Amino acid sequence: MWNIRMRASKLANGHDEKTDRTKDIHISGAEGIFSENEIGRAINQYLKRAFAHSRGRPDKIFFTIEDVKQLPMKVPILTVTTIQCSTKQEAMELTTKRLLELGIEANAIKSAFKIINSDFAIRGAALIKMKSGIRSDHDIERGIRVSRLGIEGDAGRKLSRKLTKLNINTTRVKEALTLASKVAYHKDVIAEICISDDPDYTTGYIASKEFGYIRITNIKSHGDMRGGRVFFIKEDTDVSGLINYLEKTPVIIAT
Ligand code: WAQ
Ligand code: MG
Repeated sequence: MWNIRMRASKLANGHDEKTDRTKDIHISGAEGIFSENEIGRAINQYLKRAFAHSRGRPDKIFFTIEDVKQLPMKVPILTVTTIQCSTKQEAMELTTKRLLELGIEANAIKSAFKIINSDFAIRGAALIKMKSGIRSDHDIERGIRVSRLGIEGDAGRKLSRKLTKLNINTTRVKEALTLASKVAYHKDVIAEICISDDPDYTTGYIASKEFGYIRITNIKSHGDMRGGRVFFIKEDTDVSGLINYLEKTPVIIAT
């Protein structure tokens, strides 16, 4: 199996005052595990995605294609539900309520929204401790990129059938659900919140072992370029062990 990662960016106008270097603006990223005969098709699809992105046209696209040597771990997929909210306020209130129910402190939720609502789009996910609200990953602009993940052929087909019935059988939903399932499976992760940074996608989700994957409509306004992901983690998490799992441990979602 092969892990493929794509990252598309464009140069910002002007310079970063601290480093006097030109800055990258994140456009799009993608990753997945594929068999050798799928590599060509996967790269083509990622390339199309980079060029047709609602965040703009990239001027640099990076690909990493890497042999996965370790046998992937099999992880179950989360259940899917959708909650229709008609306003952003309603969506935020519902999200906050569900996260509080998991024992996450209000100040930690506040820190998460602050990161997600920041004008500088984070490329990955921030790790936030559920009680103190302390951010535990170290590269503020990058965060943690979950990688080395995929879905088994059978599980993928079954999921497609299920999502078709719900009218949400898109690559976006399947990829988000795969990522959320890998993340939620780790013992130190209590919950995830995700809001797309694509200006034309306004449905977000929260995910946890307890509640599964809960989609929340209208969690952001159309046209908003902000977004991001936050993983709420236990206070006593072995952070480097968790980061290693999220970025490096190959995981395949199975039924
Ligand atoms: N690892 C960690 N964080 C990531 C990754 C990754 N592999 N990929 C994206 N992110 C972060 C990054 O900060 C992005 O800005 C943010 O997540 C959103 O990414 O059920 O489209 O790819 O209808 O824009 C969720 C709802 C859609 C799907 C998520 O996210 C549904 C989406 P995007
Ligand atoms: Mg995006």
